[in-house]
Amino acid sequence: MTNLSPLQIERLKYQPKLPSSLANGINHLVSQEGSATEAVANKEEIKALFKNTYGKPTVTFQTSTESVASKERNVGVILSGGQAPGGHNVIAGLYDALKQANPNNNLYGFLGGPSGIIDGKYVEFNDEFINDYRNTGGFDIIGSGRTKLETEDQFQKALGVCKKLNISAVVIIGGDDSNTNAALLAEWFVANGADIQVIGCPKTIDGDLKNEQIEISFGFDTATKTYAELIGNIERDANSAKKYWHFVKIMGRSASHVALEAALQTQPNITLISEEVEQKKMSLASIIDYMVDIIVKRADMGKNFGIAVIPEGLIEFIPEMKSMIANLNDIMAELESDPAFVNAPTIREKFDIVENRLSEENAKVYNSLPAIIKGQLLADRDPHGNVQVSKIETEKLLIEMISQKLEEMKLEGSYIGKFSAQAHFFGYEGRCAFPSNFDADYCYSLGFNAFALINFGLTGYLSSVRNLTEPANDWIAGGVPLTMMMNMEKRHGEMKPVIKKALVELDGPVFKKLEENREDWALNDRYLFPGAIQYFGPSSVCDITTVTLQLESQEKLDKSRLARV
Ligand code: FBP
Repeated sequence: MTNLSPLQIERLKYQPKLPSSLANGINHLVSQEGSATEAVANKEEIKALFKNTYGKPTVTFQTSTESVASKERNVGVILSGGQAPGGHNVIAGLYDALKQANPNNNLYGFLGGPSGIIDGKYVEFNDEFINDYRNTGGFDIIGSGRTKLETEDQFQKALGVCKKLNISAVVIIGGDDSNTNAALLAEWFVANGADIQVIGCPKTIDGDLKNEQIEISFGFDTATKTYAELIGNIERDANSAKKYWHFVKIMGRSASHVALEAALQTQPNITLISEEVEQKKMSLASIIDYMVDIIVKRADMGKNFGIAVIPEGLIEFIPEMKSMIANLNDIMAELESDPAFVNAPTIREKFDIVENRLSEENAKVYNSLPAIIKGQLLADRDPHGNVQVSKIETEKLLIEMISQKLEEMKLEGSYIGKFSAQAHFFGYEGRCAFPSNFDADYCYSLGFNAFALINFGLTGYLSSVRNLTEPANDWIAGGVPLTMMMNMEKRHGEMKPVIKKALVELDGPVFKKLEENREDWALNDRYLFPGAIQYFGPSSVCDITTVTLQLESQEKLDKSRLARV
């Protein structure tokens, strides 16, 4: 590799840490089984759909003094969905474990996401290739994609490609949707007598692939630290110039974990949490009222500036919008192949076609939106039928509505301030950052552990590394059956088995921390400036993980202490 920055050169030398159970070597492990598992909901439906892979036990690995010989294997790996810092280290950990187990083993990387395994597009890894990507951000090592693996034809093609390369296991690195694909593929391989295992790895900056066994998805730590640095910089700017309100929309397709974590790290004046909006059934008008109230109070104190953090998925959680978008998603699934819609000469005509099909109530909501947002709501759905919220400028919608309301208040004489706003969207800025030490270690461990699951002959499992607020040495490595995380949800107008997303829990310690402080943060400027991610130096600075994980782990600890008393 040429053109390396000084930090790149340093990071290539970083040696990621492994849990002590894995550090003694891949051939020195024993697995311990937990009890049989069940799906989180719709147990009977999930069981019927995953006849061969349902109900398996969780497993944990421990070091063994005996060495177990490892048979020769070829493994394939896929990066799926949005980029998340650390993906390259998952592959590096997998590669190192695989070569340690047996130097004749081979690792193939499928190119461009799940479509690579269908189209037979791949590369074979070797030391030189892998070494260039250690501890780097991005997914450029093999690329990623969002093709959904679900049809018989796709599975047959994947089988053909695996047979050709003599691949006996596939690792899918992805979020909830991609790991749903992994579960479907694992089940299909078993049901069709193909001796090919499938293992998932929990990736997504959104932080919504988590449960009792999966404490955090990789990438969340680095992405939130990156956004927190940027928000801190903006807070400093706002506090210096004292003339702008900054509206910062932050990625997170559905759940608000990223916005919440970034807010806890920076203490902005306003933080919206989509899950709260939904639970309190807050209409768009009431969200505007809430924000305007803080803007006016601050203006009365002579402060015509501030920072508002807005989760990317907000629009889908506002009740009237949620209903309209659900209606719109069903309509768009039909319109995608309707020539009258596809070939409509103007956007105005597209609006008309859509409005005529929406229910009366939903058409009213759709119509009330500015044309730019209406257009953005019609953009292509992702392969899972979801609206692409990253393309909807909610931050601008809020600014426009707030400006209008403040104008009205000015005319009435109830507002005398000056409102000048700047809109930001932080998403792509954080998804490919150099992984933090935490993500570098966690990802390497997840990849290494994925090979341990393969070596023990398991399929339909998600690589799990837990106890993450402790030093890496004490992390617990093992696996969780993917079916354990599943329930039935509507996709493209049909009920499908999917991994359940973990949304922000409003009675959990993380949201409570915001709730307890937000009044104070709204009016008094308690900005925190976290600065850039630290890769070197005291471990209390460079190795600590998110506030979210620390608060959640502390709560678990308190609960288990209480249970023992
Ligand atoms: P994954 O769930 O696949 O990890 O992707 C998450 C995400 O980064 C969201 O935060 C965002 O809404 C979306 O991807 C953007 O997708 P795209 O990369 O296709 O623009």
